[in-house]
Amino acid sequence: MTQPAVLRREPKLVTLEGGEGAGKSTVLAALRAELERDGAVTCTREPGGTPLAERIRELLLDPTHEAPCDRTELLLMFASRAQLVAQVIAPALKRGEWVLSDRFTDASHAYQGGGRGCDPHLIDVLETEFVGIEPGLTLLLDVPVDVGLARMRGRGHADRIESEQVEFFERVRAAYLARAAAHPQRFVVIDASQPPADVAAAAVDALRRHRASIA
Ligand code: Z5A
Repeated sequence: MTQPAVLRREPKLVTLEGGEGAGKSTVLAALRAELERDGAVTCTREPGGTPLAERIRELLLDPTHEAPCDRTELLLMFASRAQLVAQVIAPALKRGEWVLSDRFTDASHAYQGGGRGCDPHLIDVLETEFVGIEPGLTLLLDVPVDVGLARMRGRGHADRIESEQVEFFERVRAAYLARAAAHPQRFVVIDASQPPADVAAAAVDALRRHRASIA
């Protein structure tokens, strides 16, 4: 029988999650500015965040070459993540810094688990073995799929995963909301259909409450 994942909670690791067009970029800038008032902040993204992990990102998102099968996609996401944790996140946390990550393991549960249908127990095992930590705070920018996709259409280009069908993104959204419901102690769900300034303000407010709770 599969054992439940045993992960070390890292209070100073803050992650931002959401589906297509959720508006992570604006929110990240606001969160970064809030944290930088008090010292160094390490900001990163997934997949990617180190030179090697960025190469893996290119492999994952390039729509022009052979598409990876679902398990290859899952393993490449975790390969990128293992490298990022070892090279960037763990050292920054050890230095006592805040770490802000544009996506983390919850994205694999949502996209590869919910979207692709990969075995959730396998994802738990990969998370335990190759990541070992979980965020202290995860902000989920939630937006209806049609609203998010309409925003992305305005950008004019789509990578391999962004080119998926609406049903895929509906499954991703449902998986994210299920993760949030299952982990209420670290998730805050934000209505990302609001104007950008309101979404950013709600995110900063959640960050302040989190910081007060661990002070
Ligand atoms: N992925 C995965 O499958 N498994 C994993 O484990 C991980 C990732 C880690 C790359 O991630 C892909 O990898 C991603 C998930 C998958 N694929 N997809 N699809 P990414 O985070 O780099 O890619 P992304 O999600 O597509 O990020 P993005 O393109 O940067 O989107 P965003 O940051 O959420 O959105 P944005 O650029 O801030 O905003 C998008 C547009 O909406 C832009 O024109 C804004 O002006 C507009 N916008 C933003 N907010 C608003 C509001 N509130 N109102 C109106 N308009 C808005």
